[in-house]
Amino acid sequence: MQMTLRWYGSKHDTVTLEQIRQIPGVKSVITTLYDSVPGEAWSVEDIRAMKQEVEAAGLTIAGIESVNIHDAIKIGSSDREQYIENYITTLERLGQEGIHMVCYNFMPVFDWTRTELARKREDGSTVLAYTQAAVDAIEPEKMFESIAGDMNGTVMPGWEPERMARVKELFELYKDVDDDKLFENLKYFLERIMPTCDKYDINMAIHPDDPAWSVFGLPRIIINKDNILRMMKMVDNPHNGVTFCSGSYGTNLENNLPDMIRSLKGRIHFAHVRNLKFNTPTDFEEAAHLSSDGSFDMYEIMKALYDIGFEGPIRPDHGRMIWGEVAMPGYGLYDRALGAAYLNGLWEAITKSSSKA
Ligand SMILES: [Mn+2]
Repeated sequence: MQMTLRWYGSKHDTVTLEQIRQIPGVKSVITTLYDSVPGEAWSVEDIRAMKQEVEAAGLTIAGIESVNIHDAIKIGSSDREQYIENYITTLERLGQEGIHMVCYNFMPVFDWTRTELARKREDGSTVLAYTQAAVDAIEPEKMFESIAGDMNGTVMPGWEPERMARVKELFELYKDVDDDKLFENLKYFLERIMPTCDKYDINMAIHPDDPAWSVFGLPRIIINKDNILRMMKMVDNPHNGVTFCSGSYGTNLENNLPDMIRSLKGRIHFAHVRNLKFNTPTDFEEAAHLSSDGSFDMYEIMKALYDIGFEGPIRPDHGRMIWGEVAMPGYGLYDRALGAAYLNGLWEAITKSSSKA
């Protein structure tokens, strides 16, 4: 595996490339053109500038998170062709610049959903948290307002204010889209882009829906082993793969994370590894990466990745806000650096003990 950190670009991120460069074992970042609008083709100049900036700091780009999918593609409306063409153009340009992994998601309306961005834990740190009761008590169009005050002045991915202003309209557009329709639209999209992925060796890595169940009655399909294997089979190409995000699949306690990893051998192109602490099955908060701080066995997750021969980029995921840092919730420097160090430690121990066995 290749340890990385997510970076939003110097205009948006409070963390610098120079800081990332000093985290032991981190040689690459996962980044994006954060100002790009879903549906538009990325320009060669912008891709090159992004690459040059990262490389000037002594790092490389291990992949893109994310190239977002326009709603027309997810809904399957008649204007989707143009947006698919633009997506293909972006993939070609990324491939030509030597970038071979693209993370994306296929969630309707809302990207990841949390009900709190700064829940205080016993140790005084603050974390993102989710409670189903809070979602059930709120109108979808009020979701953004309810968490906007805790964003520390940042723009959070998937929660851009321009997008959130259109929530009502988006719900209307998705009203005839159920799980099967969403699968069908995903299949159509993947079949159209696979020739380009084959040509440029681009690994597509779909991010799971977070939380891994339907929110506000919207269809959600990338949520469990059955569905993800259905997706792998419906477009059976190694470039059609997944981002294995333990914190997203793990929101549903029925998902057996190490088992899911083993069933996806050869199709995991990117891994997000983090821990959650469950208070009840529908109330959880993000914990430190360490197994004992949360509900997951992080050793077993890393061991499963090791066992399937995972060689792709991996990153610590959302960190707690600690030591007085003010940053995008989940994306501060300190706790993610601790997470990277811990995951590197687990990996070293697994590698050495396995080679001696
Ligand atoms: Mn994730």
